[in-house]
Amino acid sequence: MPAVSKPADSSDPRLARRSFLGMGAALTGGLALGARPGHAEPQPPSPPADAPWSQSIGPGVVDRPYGRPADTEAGVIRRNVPWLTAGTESSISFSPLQNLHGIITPNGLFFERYHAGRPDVDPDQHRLMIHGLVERPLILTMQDIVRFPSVSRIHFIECPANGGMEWRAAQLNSLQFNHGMISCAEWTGVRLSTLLEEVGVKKEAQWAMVEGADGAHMNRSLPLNKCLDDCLVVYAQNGEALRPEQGYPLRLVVPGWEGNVSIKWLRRIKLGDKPWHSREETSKYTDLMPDGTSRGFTWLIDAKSVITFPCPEKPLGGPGLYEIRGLAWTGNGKVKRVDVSADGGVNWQTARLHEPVLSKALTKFTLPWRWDGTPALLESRVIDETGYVQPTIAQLRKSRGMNSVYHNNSIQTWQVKPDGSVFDVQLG
Ligand SMILES: Nc1nc2c(c(=O)[nH]1)N[C@H]1C(S)=C(S)[C@@H](COP(=O)(O)O)O[C@H]1N2
Ligand SMILES: [Mo]
Repeated sequence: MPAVSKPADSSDPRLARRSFLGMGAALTGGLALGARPGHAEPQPPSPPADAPWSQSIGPGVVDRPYGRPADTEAGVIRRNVPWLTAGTESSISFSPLQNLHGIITPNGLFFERYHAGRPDVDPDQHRLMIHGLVERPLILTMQDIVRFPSVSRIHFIECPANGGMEWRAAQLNSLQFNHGMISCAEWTGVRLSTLLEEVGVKKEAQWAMVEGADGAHMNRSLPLNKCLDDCLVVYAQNGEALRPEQGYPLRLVVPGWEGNVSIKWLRRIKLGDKPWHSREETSKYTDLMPDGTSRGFTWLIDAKSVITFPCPEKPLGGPGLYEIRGLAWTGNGKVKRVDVSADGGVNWQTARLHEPVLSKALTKFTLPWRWDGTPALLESRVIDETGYVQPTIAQLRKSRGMNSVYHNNSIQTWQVKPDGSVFDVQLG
């Protein structure tokens, strides 16, 4: 983080020093890991030369009618783990959390999860059918849906398999691959309760079967009370139409629950008096317990947090002042507090939460940290508004055993080595 100790645009060493000490003063009460008043400062950079781009006229407006990131940002992309799945059609890609700076995931970097690839849906032919235990079954066009009263809400979507590769041991030395099955967007659409009012829910209805228009016809059962509570049928994501990857032209967003139930390319909602039994539900998203039983109906995303800087992809560049940065979230509502440790969970310091702190959305936290170049074990621990405390991997294994894949919300430990490199480790 060179900007802290040497402003790139300054050739005055006193300026650099002033800003360095100014930041240091704000550190009172910060993690003092053998804090030193200063270290050998690098030479200030020379003033910028008049670069080629300052000596010519650039391309004009609409040179790129739909914008894109700078060419030098070409490495900021979703990635998959090729050995994880047989092909890419029923697979997952991971969001590059190491490159992201806020609580909103840019649309081109939102993680992807497909059971039968990404369909190309024609919005003019797409329909949403609502039937079953309703008074007035309906088949809605996209035009019909957009006419309903709309809401915009910021919510995360996390696949319950996020972190699933790490149940038995630390395996992937990466923030992106261990945590990148979460993204967060502002979703715009219609409350599902608004649509259900329109069709009239029959008294006996208790459950909804929600189904997608992809080749998998992926479907899940949802309790009716969740549908009426805060579920959204959305057509927009961060201000523009949904991306095909996220379910264009229409998807369900089930706030705070495992991503699997947020059905994409939503085409059907059928109300019934009991849950449907699909392959997804009976075999897949359950947790095998040590005694051989299965934990089912585990829709809720329990509170979780992760330090996104430093991380294996973003090591430290030498001793000095840094800002530890991270994200926290909970399916239970709002994040109440995030603590950060630099010694593997012995001592904790409360991090600053950045506004907005929204229900069932990513929350950004930071804490200034002066690194003295000695080994460190960085961890973050979130506490949500219900008082739930994020567990360690040891605590999680104690209660759930070693055979689980889903719902690993344990504390991530990053080991910082003296050369500044960062490694994914697990503490006994
Ligand atoms: N129709 C349909 N909906 C789907 C899926 C799918 O394969 N088909 N995958 C689900 C899973 S397992 C997850 S985690 C989320 C991922 O949403 P995203 O791809 O927008 O990140 O979508 C869910 N909705
Ligand atoms: Mo998922």
